[in-house]
Amino acid sequence: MLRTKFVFKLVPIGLAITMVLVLVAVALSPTAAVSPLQSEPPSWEYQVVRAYFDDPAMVAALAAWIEPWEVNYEAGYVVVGVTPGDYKLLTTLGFRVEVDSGLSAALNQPRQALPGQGGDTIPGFPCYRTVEGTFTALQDMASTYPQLASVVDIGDSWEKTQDSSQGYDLLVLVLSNQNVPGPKPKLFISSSVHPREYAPPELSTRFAEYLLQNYGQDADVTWLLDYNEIHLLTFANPDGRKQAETGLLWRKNTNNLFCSDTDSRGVDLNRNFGFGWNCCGGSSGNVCDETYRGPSAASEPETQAIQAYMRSIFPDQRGDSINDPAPAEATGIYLDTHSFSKLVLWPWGGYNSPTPNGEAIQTLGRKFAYFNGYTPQQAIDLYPTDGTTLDFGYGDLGVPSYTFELGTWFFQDCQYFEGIVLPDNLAAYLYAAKAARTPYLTPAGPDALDVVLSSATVSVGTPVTLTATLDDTRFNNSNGAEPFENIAAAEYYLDVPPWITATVPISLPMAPVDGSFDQPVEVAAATIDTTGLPLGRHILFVRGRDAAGNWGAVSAVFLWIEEEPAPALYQMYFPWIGAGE
Ligand code: 0X9
Ligand code: ZN
Repeated sequence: MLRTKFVFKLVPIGLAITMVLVLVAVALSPTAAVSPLQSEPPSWEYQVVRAYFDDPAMVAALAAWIEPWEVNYEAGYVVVGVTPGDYKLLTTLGFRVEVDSGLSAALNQPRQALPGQGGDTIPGFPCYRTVEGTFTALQDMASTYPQLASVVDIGDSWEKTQDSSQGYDLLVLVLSNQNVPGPKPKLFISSSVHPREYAPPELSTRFAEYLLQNYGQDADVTWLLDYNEIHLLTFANPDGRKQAETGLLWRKNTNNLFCSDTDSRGVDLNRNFGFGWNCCGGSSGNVCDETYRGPSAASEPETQAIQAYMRSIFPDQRGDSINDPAPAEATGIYLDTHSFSKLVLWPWGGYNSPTPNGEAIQTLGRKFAYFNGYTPQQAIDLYPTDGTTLDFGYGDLGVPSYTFELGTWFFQDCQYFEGIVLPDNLAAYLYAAKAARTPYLTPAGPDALDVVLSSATVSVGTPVTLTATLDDTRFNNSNGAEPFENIAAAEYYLDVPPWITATVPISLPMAPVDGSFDQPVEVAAATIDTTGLPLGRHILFVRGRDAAGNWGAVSAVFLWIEEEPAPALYQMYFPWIGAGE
């Protein structure tokens, strides 16, 4: 599936041909993802359909009232979930609609727990912890690692605002070494704004567990928790998530003022945010619609809590005009993780123009997409939206903000989640944590990879060789080509990283192993004199600079210094025999 600007521009020319080709391909392919297709009106309450369009403008019009689950501009169709009323409307609007009866039937199956499955995971999906299971995990992390993790209550879900014995708290897990003073750069990740998207909150919880379990073992994880802060809102919409855990395709919050007493009630929180709310035809004013924006900007308690929290952790780094850029040195990153379609999206979602920091935002987006292999693009190129989290993060605060659309389905199966979604996106999250100090600058620079020592442990006075690869090319170029340069310099720091200003950090040079820095990928090395180093664990921070002057993200390695071995007795009496025999 392709969802790119490039394809978008080709659509008017190629649509007729591609539609025919795709229809033939679908008909012939035994492995076609959607099967069998029928042209009959649906018989179930809620159906999954392919709606074929002949003008891309039809997608924008559609997205104002229903959320396209999948958009294939090349083949000219969207996949959407519809009620019988929606189905009729789609045909009236000129879409040719085909029911995916297989997927529709699967969605209407009652959920069953697997044999032996515990109650703290979603029935049939043992890899996804429920709201309660996740909250227990967050509290466990805070009590096991009190110096590194704490849970902060940032507000109440809609149900809790109505009745304090119902609903949930909105809990943020904050990860950082409290013994290292700040201020520190912040990475904020929210998930489950849309409850039917199962993978995102579990990904965040596993990310937290990975960080805590590897603190003190892995040098990168260690400095990330020492010098940065990671804030994880696993459930932005826990009320809705409880509905989705039963198998319902719940998207909005559960606010019963809107479309009362139905499963279509509530407000789409990802259309309710206060920046550009209702600006751009990317949301609905009909209370029962999937993309209902709410009665006013930030009307919902969940939105208010998230906005207030973001404003408390991030400084406002952008002026009030839509054309004001954040400064190049601005700090912090916001990720709002969703499912599905394998995309990395950045603002604007409501405006066609790039943001005033558009180039740097795109660079970081293409870097993220290098790790997870997703298609990087500006959000509006998928379809227009307004009042979204990412337009708020950037528009209100100047923080580079992204929506990751994880994986291939809302109820992603556990094998795909654990085998693919998790490793690919953990790598992207780790990079986000590294880049959070200067997100508009660092991603253009080279990554420091394979940082190794000739020996991880040496006795004091023994020289040790540090080697690293500097790579300026790591971008996903599936939607455009990100520029790269030759490597121009590499350096390392011993124990005091380059960003510390209280003590003077000392830059130590690394030399090109092949004699000159004249390639975009270079191996560099340095010999470290360990004379006089205190015994115990040290950390070496490595980074590279490219020919355009961009310093890339730091990678680190531990060096252990131990006592010089006491000379053997015979050496004291027969020193001419030599040491170490
Ligand atoms: O429609 C949404 O809110 C997001 N997709 S989802 O399937 N998770 O619901 C996409 C928001 C990104 N913005 C734009 N596409 N403009
Ligand atoms: Zn979503």
